Amino acid sequence: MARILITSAIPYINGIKHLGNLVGSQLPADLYARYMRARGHEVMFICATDEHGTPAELAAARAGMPVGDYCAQMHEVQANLAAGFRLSFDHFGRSSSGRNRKLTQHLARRLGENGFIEERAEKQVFSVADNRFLPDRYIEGTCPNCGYDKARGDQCENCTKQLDPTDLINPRSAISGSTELEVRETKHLHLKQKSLKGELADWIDSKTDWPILTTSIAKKWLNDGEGLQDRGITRDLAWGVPVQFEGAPWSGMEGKVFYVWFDAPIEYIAATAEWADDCEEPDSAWERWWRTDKGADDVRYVQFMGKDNVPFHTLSFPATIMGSREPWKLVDYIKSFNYLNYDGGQFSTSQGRGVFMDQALSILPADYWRWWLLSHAPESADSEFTWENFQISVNKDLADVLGNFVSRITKFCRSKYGEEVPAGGQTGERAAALIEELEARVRVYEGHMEAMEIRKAATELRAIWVAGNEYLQAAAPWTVVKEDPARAAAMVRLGLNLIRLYAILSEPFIPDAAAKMLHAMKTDDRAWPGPVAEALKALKPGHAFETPEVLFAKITDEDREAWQKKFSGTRG
Ligand code: B3M
Ligand code: ZN
Repeated sequence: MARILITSAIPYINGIKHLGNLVGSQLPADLYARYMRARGHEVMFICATDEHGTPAELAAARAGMPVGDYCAQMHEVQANLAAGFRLSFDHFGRSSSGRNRKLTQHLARRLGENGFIEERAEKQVFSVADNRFLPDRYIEGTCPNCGYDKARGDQCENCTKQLDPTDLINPRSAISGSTELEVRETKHLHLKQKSLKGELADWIDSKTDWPILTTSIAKKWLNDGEGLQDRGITRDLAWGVPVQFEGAPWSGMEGKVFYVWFDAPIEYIAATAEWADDCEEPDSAWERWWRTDKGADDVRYVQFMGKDNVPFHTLSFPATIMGSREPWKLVDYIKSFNYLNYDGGQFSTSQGRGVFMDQALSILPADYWRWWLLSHAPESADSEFTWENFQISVNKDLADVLGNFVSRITKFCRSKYGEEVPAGGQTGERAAALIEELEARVRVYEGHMEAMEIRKAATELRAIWVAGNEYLQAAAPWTVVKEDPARAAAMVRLGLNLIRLYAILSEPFIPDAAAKMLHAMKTDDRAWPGPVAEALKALKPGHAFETPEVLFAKITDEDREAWQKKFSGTRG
């Protein structure tokens, strides 16, 4: 038994995530966590909401709420949606937690003591009326490029030109509207990533098994152009982890907080501590996952994320960890994803384009989405959601193949032998060939799941379902029963056992259907299959079962057209 630590990139607090976000981190992480648990490993699966930064402050202001209340509310919303999609986190934390504040300050202090932090003076816009420095996007004015009068200090939303706050004509504070702005000098902390470049490069080079998508992005940021840069890790905001704290190796940093990307990955660790606090476990319970001096040296740590998050996880966060010169666990493997597109364009949170997690669950149960998203995960390239493709996948794979198999065999058994596993008879060569095929396929499936080759795993799982369906079709117990009821009984026995096997194998992809299948087979035996021939003997003659309700309803053309229309515009 191994110990496996799994983290998913932590979603921003400002709003409900779309299906592209879901398939880029949380959902594949859940697939892997479920699989590893099913294989008997000890798993710690962590996620959280990413609650700091300007986007959170702005979203709260838009909602007319204090930012703390806004985050608490949105955390609940996201936690409920995660539960709705059956994301099996051991803990869904909050980056605004006390644990994260303490740990972020601790690591910053260590970095400072070890000489990896430098104070730099910068010129920044100060609003006299608001009595604060303004981050770029808190300054509004007229775009020098297109004349749009609500351009932000970082970018004009109208013509997309990247701007500096000083480019704006008639600049004003986005908070108060005041035009009484001055450029003042202020200090910020910079993390000296450059001086860790050699260590980072050696570490990345040692990860020879990482996917190309991950290493290529890491190396690009490490070496291309100007290469790895020192970066500012503090901001002039009220909401975040305070930079000035007791014992800090710097002074005069009042009113500043750490940059959101500095504290967000630290929350992976802090959320595990939050988990221990919730379970009333001592610190040693979470430290054994994270401190290599306290048992974490035999933990395998896997991270899941979209490709845009890779630089932060291959360079910045490891720099924080390494620079602390403390024995924290570094990631062992990073599974990263390309983007999922939506019906000929991009999913977009700011434009409300695509299907969002709450909307998805309002029209269909989680398993339908889980199956489509995972079997089309954007692994080697971007992939695209279309309603046609979704309909075909659900109807074919889930309804026609798996659902139909379960319903046919249970209904036939009920009508001929009653609702228990029938006794007697021998299956023939066809069954032997099926078992041989399944033996090979199950081992291939395991290999893909182990390697996080998600699409390949889905393809293999589908083939495993198809093999059972084809067997049933060819063996035709409904015909055989007329001449040789004992032989037909043996076929049915095999079929009922296949339902249990399918439930166990499919659980990481479609946990609700798997639970229904096991419930119908009236068994709690979820043991992962060793030799398939053995696994197919688990349900003995005389074992009672229950014919289940339809597992998957087909998506009709009318449904598809209605949804396509409903989700064609932008979310209001
Ligand atoms: N919240 C970005 C994102 O949701 C960011 C990830 C943080 S991971 C530590 O894509
Ligand atoms: Zn413009």
